[in-house]
Formats: sequence, structure tokens, C-alpha cells
Amino acid sequence: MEEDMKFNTKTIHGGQQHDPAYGAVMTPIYQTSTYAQSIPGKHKGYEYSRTHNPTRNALENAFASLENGKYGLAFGSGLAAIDAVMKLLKPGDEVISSNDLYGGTYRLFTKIFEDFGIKFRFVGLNESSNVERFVTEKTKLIWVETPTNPMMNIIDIKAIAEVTKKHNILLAVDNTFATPYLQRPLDLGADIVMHSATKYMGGHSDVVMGALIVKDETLAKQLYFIQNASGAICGPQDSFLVLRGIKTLHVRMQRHCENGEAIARYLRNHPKVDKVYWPGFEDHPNHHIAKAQMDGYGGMISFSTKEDSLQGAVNVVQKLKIFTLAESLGGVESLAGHPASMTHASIPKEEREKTGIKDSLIRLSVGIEDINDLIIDLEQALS
Ligand code: P1T
Repeated sequence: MEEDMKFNTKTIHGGQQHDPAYGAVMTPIYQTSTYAQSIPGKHKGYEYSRTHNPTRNALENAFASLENGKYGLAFGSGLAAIDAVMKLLKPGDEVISSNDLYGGTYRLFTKIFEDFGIKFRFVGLNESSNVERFVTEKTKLIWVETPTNPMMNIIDIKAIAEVTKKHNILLAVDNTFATPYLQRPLDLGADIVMHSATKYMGGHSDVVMGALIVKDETLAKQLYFIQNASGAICGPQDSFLVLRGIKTLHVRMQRHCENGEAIARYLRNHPKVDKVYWPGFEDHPNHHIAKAQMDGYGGMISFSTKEDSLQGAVNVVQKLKIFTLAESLGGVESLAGHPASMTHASIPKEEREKTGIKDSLIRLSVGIEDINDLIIDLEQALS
């Protein structure tokens, strides 16, 4: 039954059942840390909420369903989810990571896990053939973000998966920007899908949360062990909010894609705009891969102005009225960000600039407001 459901049905029903206690159609918020036992060790499947909670379990099942996985795990933030994946590794292990990725992920890798003896190689993966020459017998994981934050590069998941399968390496894909509405990495050969559910999955900028989804039972057991043993879980109230958010993922994403495309094309024709980074353009370097592995191009766009300076970017973002200058993305409301000083400030300037994150770069998370209002807002900010 579940396998036969189309995506737009899964967002509403996937992994869900009516509450067994009273038949509540919406999953109740089980705001409890513990559960009664009749005799020591005898309970109804729940003993302590770090380990299991019915509201969180419902959400984890929904995550698994949307990504065509078997097992979902929810965490207190996207970074907590990435942290759990890294705990699969041992000192001496090596990780190959795309070189253009969220600044906080880079910080977690280089400032925390390098100190635990894990070695990271940050590699440009626009050419998937690039990856194999960095593989050694110590490589245990390839970490990929696609589209990348904030340069909107596209990485060929299927091609990288061929390499990871050949060398018996895990492939993890951060699917935050695309969401399962547009891209399902497990179907393309990835082993682990990760989300900052803070973003499109929650969709309303009111929760911080992370998710992992896998198909393999052994891997799932290892990750559940880490989730419980390290304890970076999310609470029932936040689980409820994201469950509610997911129910409209498909309709929100449809509008994010429409508005995103209109704004990408508007910016490209604007005389004051220099470069626009959006994978839907036919001349985007990996447009053909985006077209093959995604069902649309999403609502994230980066651009730079011809006045190639920090002040030029600051002038634009300060003038915006409907777009709010703020960290984060993926909510119903439009946001503008300045990666060099905000989301990617934790990457050293010379590293940042190698991947194109100049001081003049502006990132937009295009929301689902009326497209005319958004364009009028950009027009007055750029003028
Ligand atoms: O913020 P948190 O829920 O912990 O998720 C971290 C994270 C992981 N992966 C990607 C691709 C992300 O974009 C993020 C968080 N990003 C922002 C806050 C941002 O504005 O880019």
C-alpha cells in the first residue's frame, strides 16, 4: 500500500496511522519523558523518550516514506544529524566531502571531528570523475550536498554512488535544498539522506530539526544506537510541527519552484546583476545532471551584482522589504542572506573565495508569496 502511494499522498499519509489510543487523525503530541511499566521491563513499546516517543516515531516514519527509505531518525538540528553520521567513523578514517557546503557542516568537520582523528578532503565534485582519485583504503564516507549551499552546484549522485559501491564506502547526501519532492538520493544509490528539517521539511521557520533516512537495516541499527546513546533527539512538540509542515511539502515546493524560476530569470535580465546561480538555467554547468536527477529546480538562488563589493551587496539586502535579511531558508516567507558574513562566515575567506563565495554574493530563499510583490521588492532594492 505504502509503496504504491504517489508522493503527493505520502506527504499526508506516508508512514502514518491513526492514533491507536482514540483514533485521533492527527498524531497527538506525546509530551512525556517516560512510560508506565506493569512489571520491570514490561511496557507497551515505549520506556523513555530519548529512545522512543510516539510523536517522534510518527515523524521518523514520515521521513522514511518520503525519501523511499525504510528507517527515519529525527534529531535536534541538522548538525546533530550530521554529527550522528560522523560517529559511525573511527580515528584514522577519511571522508571526502564536496568543497561547497553549509558553513556549519564545514565547521563541524574541521573544528570538531578533525580533532578526533578523522581526515577530511574537500573536493570540487562538479566533475564526478574527480572523486575516485581521492579514494584511499582509509576512505569510509563521501559527503555530498546537492544543490550546494550557496553556489547551487549540482553533483551527480548516481555517478558518485558507482564509486562508493565499488570501494565499499558509504555515500551520504544532504538533501536539504532539494527536498524529496525534487530529488530522492536513496533511489540514486546513496546510503544515507540527511536533512536540515529546519528548512523546507518544516517549512514555516518555527523549528530547528535534523533528519537521517536509510534503507539498510544494519546501518539503521548503528544510527539508532548513536541517536539513543548520544541523545541529540528532538522533542514531541517540534516533531508535531514538522509532521504538520510535511503535509503541505508538495504544494509549497511547487510554488517555491515557480517563484524561484521567475526570480532567477528576472535577475538574469537585470542590468545591475552580474551572475545568477540557479540550476534551472540551460547553461548552468551541470544543468543536464540537475534535469536528470531532480524533478524541478527549487527556490534557492544566489547572485552577485555588477558593483562587485561587500558594500554593493549590503546596500541591496538592506533595502529589501518583503525579503527578510536572515539566516536560514526553506520557509514560506522569502529570506535574503549574505553568505560571506552570515551562513559561511565560519569558512576561512581564502577557502570561501576558491568556491566562489565572494563578498558580493547574495543568497535568496524564495518564498511562496505573490511573485509580483517579490519582483517589485527586488526591483526597488536593486535600483
Ligand atoms: O541549522 P541546522 O538545522 O542545524 O542545519 C544545518 C544545515 C545543514 N545542511 C544544510 C544544507 C544547511 O543549509 C544547514 C543550515 N543552513 C542554514 C542555517 C543556512 O542559512 O544556510
